[in-house]
Amino acid sequence: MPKGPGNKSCHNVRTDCTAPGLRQAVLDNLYYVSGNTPVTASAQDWYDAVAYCVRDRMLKAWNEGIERITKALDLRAVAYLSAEFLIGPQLGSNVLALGIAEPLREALATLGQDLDAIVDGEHEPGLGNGGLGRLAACYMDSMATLGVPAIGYGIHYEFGMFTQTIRDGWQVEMADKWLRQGFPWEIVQHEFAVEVGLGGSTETFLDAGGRLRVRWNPEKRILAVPHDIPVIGYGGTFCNVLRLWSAEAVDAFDFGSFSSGDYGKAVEEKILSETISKVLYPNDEPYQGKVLRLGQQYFFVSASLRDMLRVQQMLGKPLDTFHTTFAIQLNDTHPAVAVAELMRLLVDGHGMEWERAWAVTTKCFSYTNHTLLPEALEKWPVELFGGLLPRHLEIIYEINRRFLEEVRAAYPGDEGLAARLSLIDEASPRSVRMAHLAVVGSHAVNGVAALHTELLKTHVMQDFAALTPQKFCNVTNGVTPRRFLALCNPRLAACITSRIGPAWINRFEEEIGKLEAFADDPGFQAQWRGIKRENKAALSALAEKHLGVALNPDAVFDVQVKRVHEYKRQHLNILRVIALYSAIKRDPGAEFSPLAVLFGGKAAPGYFMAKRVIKLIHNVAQVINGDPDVGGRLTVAYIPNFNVRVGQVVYPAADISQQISLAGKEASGTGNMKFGINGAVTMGTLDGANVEMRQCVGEENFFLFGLTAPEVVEVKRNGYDPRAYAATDPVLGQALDMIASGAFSAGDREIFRPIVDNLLYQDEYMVLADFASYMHCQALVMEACRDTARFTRMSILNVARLGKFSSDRSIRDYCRDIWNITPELG
Ligand code: GPU
Repeated sequence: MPKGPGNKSCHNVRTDCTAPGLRQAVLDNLYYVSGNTPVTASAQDWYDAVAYCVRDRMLKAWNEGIERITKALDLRAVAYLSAEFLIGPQLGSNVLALGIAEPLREALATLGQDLDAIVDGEHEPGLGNGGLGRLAACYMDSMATLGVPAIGYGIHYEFGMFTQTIRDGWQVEMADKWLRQGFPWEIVQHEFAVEVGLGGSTETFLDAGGRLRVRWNPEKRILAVPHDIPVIGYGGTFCNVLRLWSAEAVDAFDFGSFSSGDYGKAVEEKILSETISKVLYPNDEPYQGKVLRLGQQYFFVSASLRDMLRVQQMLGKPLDTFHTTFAIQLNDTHPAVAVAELMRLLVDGHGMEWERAWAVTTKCFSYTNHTLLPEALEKWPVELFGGLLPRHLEIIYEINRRFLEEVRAAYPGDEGLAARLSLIDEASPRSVRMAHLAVVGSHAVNGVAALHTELLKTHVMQDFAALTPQKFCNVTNGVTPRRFLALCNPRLAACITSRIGPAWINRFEEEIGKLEAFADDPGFQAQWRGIKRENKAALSALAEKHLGVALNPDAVFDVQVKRVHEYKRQHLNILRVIALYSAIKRDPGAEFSPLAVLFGGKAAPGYFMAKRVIKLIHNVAQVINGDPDVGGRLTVAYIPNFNVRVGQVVYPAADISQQISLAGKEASGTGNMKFGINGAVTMGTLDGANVEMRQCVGEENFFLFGLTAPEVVEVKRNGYDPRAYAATDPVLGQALDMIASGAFSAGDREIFRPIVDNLLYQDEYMVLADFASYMHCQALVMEACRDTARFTRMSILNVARLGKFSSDRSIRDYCRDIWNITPELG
């Protein structure tokens, strides 16, 4: 065992990528960074030593990336503003990007360490809720891979998404202290900290030139400190930065209070300031009108815009060319206050004329909408907004005044239209419509799937689309094939590469189609099935370890993992499971091919119905898994604490992907794509990106069911009566009766009454209307699964034909249609 870092001198301990060089670097870090030798090192010490070793090898590209943005006068960079970046574990993806997995694995083996175990041990930063935050992370990956200069701006939450544990079938939330062991990937940049104001009042004054100006006197100031995380592209040559702001007190310690003996007050300021970036709000779509949330949004937006203006000034470029330096993307409305903040900085801060500032602002911003759910559209009561951001409220009123003047000029006398378009909702309590602010302040607005964009244009934003049709466009979401195929499914990745070469990893759309030639090749099919089986065995091991549930790797794995929400209809899925269970009970001797139905996902802590659905799934699982008549042919499991890391084990193991939201409700979905590129066949509705996925894979390779979006509208218009469906479909009626009668709750008829009553008397998401069609589809799925060759072909074709759903394609679309940026790496 070597003592210390060893006695061989190594001048390039921070850059050498050979196995001996990496070995030396790991030992060096172990010794000098964490004060350990291989004898004393804990698992965490090994992780840190390896992480720093990998980070060192990213720093050349990293420093070149920073120079690129801060030196090149003619370069336009993307500023991606997002309240969430769900980046997932970092070590594995960085090793993949650098292409050093093999030498590193070898180096660690000589030290008695297993790279995979170290990678698996990483605690991920849960700085997002779900799809929206993960999309931002996929886009950062693609921008770095394609060579699009970009800065991701967000919040360095102290507590990310809660950890979900299950007690007696109920979700229990635990705080996620992701920083407890430190986070080796970030570099804190104290010198770029900026102060952000909140509250207070405004006043007017005459400037030196005799012009009337406005000054905001905030009541409170908070320090925003940037934490930079490198985002390296595949190939390791191009690196962007994710800059996350954490809140600190401007004066952490009040010596006045301290010397007069009030020790508590001496640190009060610090505590109050830090609450701004303390915790991620765990509500997925419906927003909560909490003042702290607005404070978070303004905090990171203000710090980010000031950071961009600093770059502009450093470049020596005049402010009215700011839009040539940055294309600012608003990831939903969470950062929409940026429109008012940039106007304030230009007009109040730099004395720019309103019209010029407005021209710059609208050329900078573009806005992505991610939802059609009315309850998810952010609206801040005017009083709350003005209390926290008095100057921004004035600016929004002025933007609105000018905007409505144009509307009235174009449509004289149409006051209804003006009221519908207004940035202010006049209904009590008066409120600021953040989506309207985002649309008016942007030159482009996009939805995230073809159907979603269409519905935006024809329903939710119909008036805006009529007024400025040229602003609206579609960019269908995508996912990164690096993390969600190459990294998470190494067996399948190697198999694909053996047939079509490795170019698919960064040219997915162009290359993956070549796989189609092997769809009917029996040898390839057998290999494909073998890999799926190994991936299922890996997931079974995880389930066994955490749940004590044995999953049969020869069963069909049918999976629904996503946030738990009524519109995503996990309850439709469990009704199906109950119906299948009843069928087995009715005739236990009949043939039934083994099926494992897996669920996973978190519910918002305050979402009563979603939490009860989780409980129902657990109770149903307990009854079915323990029933000797079933004999293990049908198993149900709930995988706790679904996050990126768990996803990376789940997606590769699925045969069937459940994407069953009510048509017109899911903006896009991205889990559907992650499953698909790992060879799962989708069972889904014509919702979100499912529509385009089905077009690509071919209708014979997609299990479709349910009402279409126009049919949903039609059925509702005619007066939807869920009870009629329960009364006429005996299978559905019986499934509901079983829940209601306590068959899954030891006779307790109360516990699930809210679910059953809601379905029978309201059923906003039309679970009962789609049930029969879903069951019919289920029969087709089971039939297809029995024909091994046919099903394997479907699986291969799903991968081969989903090239479009790479986030590289999405980013190229943004570059071409919205940002006017040419990727540097093709
Ligand atoms: N989405 Br709005 C979120 O994950 N969180 C949100 O606050 C909002 C939307 C999701 C959509 O539900 C999903 O359909 C979409 O694929 C994803 O954003 C990314 O666009």
